[in-house]
Amino acid sequence: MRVCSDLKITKVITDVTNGEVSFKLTATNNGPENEAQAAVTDILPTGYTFISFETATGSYNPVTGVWNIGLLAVGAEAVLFITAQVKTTGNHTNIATISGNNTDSNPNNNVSSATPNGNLTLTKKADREAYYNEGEVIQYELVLTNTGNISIHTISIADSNADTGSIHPSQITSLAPGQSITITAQHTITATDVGAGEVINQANAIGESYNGIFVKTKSDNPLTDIPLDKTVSPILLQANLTISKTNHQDIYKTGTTTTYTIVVTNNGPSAAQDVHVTDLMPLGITVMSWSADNQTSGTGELNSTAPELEIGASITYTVLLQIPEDFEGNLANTVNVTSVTPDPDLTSNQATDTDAPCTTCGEITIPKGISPNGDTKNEVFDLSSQPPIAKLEVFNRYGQKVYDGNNYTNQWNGSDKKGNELPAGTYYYVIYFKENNPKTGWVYINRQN
Ligand SMILES: [Ca+2]
Ligand SMILES: [Ca+2]
Ligand SMILES: [Ca+2]
Ligand SMILES: [Ca+2]
Repeated sequence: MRVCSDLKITKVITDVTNGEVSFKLTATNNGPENEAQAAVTDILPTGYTFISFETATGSYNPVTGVWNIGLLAVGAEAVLFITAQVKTTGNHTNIATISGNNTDSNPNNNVSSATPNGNLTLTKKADREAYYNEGEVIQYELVLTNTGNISIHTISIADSNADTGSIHPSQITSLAPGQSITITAQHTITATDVGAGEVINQANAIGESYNGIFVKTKSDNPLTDIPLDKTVSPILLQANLTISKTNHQDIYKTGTTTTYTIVVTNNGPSAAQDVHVTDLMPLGITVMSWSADNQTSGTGELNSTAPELEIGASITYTVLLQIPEDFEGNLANTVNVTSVTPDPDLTSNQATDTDAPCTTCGEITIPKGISPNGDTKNEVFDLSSQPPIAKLEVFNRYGQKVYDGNNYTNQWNGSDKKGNELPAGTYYYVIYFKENNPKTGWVYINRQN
């Protein structure tokens, strides 16, 4: 009966440093029978000069290239390390072959080879998908990895489009196989970049493997499937301007001047260029003047351009408008803002203030007294013919509030808040009109018949 076992050899380069390569050979027996005469042949090819070997199992003869293992039991493992100097020329593919006395049930794993392979990869990504302003800083993250099987040393990172001195680190002493290092770099967006609409960036890494052999790579944008592609960052100019307008009243009075406050704000994300504000005079209005907190002013229509409005910045315009005595109908006044910088939401770029005419804006005459005695005459403090009143407050002569009422017309009849009749005497009132200035005065309660 034939004795059968599956021997296996694997050979890897653990590293090449300073031109010295370390090979690791691992011999195993997958069974089912023990192997009494296991041997591995590994003759160094022409590209190497033997230095030393190390093993706990058997011995290695560098001249014949034979590693005599002897007994290799089922499941056992034998390891040999060979150190050699790498020559600049010659064949660097090193092959090991395992054999024994038993029949090998699987000859496919009996040969293993290793070749020094110096390889770097470099990825580079920007911290955002897009940028919006000149002067903004793109923060790049680069990852340099040694994807070969030998150490790379004296590595330099270069990036012609990075800010001077912004690459950290730009020199790496040594990177072992499988090791990675993270590198940061910056690029400050220039006016030229803004004009181009994008920043294109690619870095390079170059290092030495052994015997003066250089290993280099260009960076790859890891966010795309394209290999070794440049990192492209779009610059999207965009400024959402908003405008508001109010004269703090809903009703206008002819023959007066009304004052509008207009506020233009840049909500970003880019600075806005050539911010143009237009406030035309409503039909029937002929006298208008304006000033702004950016030291501009004018008479007539507001038609003004600010060269730039930073993100989050505002300009406040104050517009004075004279309402002629013969003005009729609603007073609607519209302001618009535009910019050469694209605005993603144009619905916020117009504001209109509309005032209705005042129908009760004649002379304000407040009754001097009331006589709540049940004779149906002058029973209440009647302000119903006055302009709309937001609130009435009444105080006694000691300053104590005896009455208040919102949306007042004629509710107060000389009683306090609990409905008790207040004594005859003089009372102080404050009338808060909805549109006019507050009015104060004295009213007398007469309780005589
Ligand atoms: Ca085998
Ligand atoms: Ca890519
Ligand atoms: Ca807008
Ligand atoms: Ca208004």
